[in-house]
Amino acid sequence: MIKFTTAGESHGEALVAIVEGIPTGLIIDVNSIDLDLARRQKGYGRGKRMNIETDKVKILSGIRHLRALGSPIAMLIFNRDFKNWADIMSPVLEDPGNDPLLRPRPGHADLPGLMKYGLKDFRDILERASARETAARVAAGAVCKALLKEFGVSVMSYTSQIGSISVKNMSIDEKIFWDSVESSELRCPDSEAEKKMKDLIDEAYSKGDTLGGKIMVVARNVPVGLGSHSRYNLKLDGRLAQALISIQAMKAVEFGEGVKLAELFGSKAHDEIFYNKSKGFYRETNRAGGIEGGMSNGELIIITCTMKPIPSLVNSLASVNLKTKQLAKAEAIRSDICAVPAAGVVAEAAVAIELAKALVEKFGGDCIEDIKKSVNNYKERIKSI
Ligand code: EPS
Repeated sequence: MIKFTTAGESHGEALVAIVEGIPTGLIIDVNSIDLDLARRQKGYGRGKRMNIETDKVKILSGIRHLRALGSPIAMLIFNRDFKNWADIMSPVLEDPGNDPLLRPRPGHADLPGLMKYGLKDFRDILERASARETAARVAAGAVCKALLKEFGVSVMSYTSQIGSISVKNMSIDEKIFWDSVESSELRCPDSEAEKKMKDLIDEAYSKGDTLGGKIMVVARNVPVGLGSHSRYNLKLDGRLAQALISIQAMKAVEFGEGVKLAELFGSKAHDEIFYNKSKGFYRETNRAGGIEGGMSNGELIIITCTMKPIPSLVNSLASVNLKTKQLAKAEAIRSDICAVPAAGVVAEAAVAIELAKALVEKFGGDCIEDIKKSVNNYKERIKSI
């Protein structure tokens, strides 16, 4: 079984990702992990922290001569900013006695975290609640992407909306579409929309405000039958939704036509089934977004994620001083103005991890060659239906 965990505070010494259950023999190129880490750092609207960090992974275990050993893969990403926080974040020195953070930010983990854990300074909460943690998830996701690639499965994302500006309808089947996503500062394929989005981000910046938006995630070549209808916790859409909604600031996850389906008659809401000899079973629409009954159905998996505007505002909202109980402006803590493009790369990682888990679960095997044989046998069986 593939499992992963992350550790690390935003301004601590390093982030850690540990991935277990990666089959032996899988080739893992450290450059492909670093590439995704760099993709996650980009984006018009990112804050000053990204000028400090240059995320690169240090692999500590689980890989030898580029090949997975089947043992836990432990990875480190150092926080270059730690040198500026060495006292405040030291695990070994006594508290230097800095002023505690006392004016919680609405929309952040500050207040509920402080209450739940019985703390006096909500830095103890924000350090782990910070989206800095997503760098570790991206490293774990890159390992899982390498596994999926062996089976021709890819996971990609693009920005489809920032604030009120959405992209026009475009074909996601063209290479030029994805090339323009990767070359865009907002990971947005529509250059006219991108310009308007940037203007809106500039406006938010000038007002000390922030912006959210939407991300589309697309997974190709996912074999039929990942996940299961048989138990609630095996359903692929449920598992993907949990993985995606747990990304900092995500508020909604939709599959295929998603919330639009509520408006339609059943006759217009599903994907009719056709058959011909060369294609086998196929659909002419993909309103379900590639998942039916909690299982992949062989079509593209298409997911829309909605991100709220980041709750750290320079022009901060009303709050209460925890000590005096007087009304006060929330702490204005350095942050991004818009992190939607970065969140797209994180969403790819979340989807890749869940698909890799479901793939290994279905096809078994702790050795990549065994899994390949099992996938090929399965595909032959499916063809003969
Ligand atoms: C974040 C606040 C900012 C962001 C951070 C997430 O960090 P800082 O307080 O150091 O300026 O830059 O995101 C990252 C560091 C990152 O790598 O994505 C927050 O409060 O969530």
